[in-house]
Amino acid sequence: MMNSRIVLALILAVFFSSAVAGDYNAWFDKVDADGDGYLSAAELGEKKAYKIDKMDTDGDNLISRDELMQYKAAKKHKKDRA
Ligand SMILES: [Ca+2]
Ligand SMILES: [Ca+2]
Repeated sequence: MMNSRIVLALILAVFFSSAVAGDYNAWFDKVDADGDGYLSAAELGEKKAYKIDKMDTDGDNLISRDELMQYKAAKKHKKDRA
């Protein structure tokens, strides 16, 4: 009984956190045309290439999934405080 409760709690925790990140993950997968796990300027296209400057924290001119999540989290944090 105890074990199934813990498992259920874990499943719910994973479900809710992935629901929040899910939209960004889906967007990332869509934009990452070559599937290497990074978004290049070419993949983002001319109109969105400027976002690399904003999100690229390690300076490799590519946006990793982590960099996208960090950017979105920071942006949300800012919005919540305002
Ligand atoms: Ca890519
Ligand atoms: Ca980067």
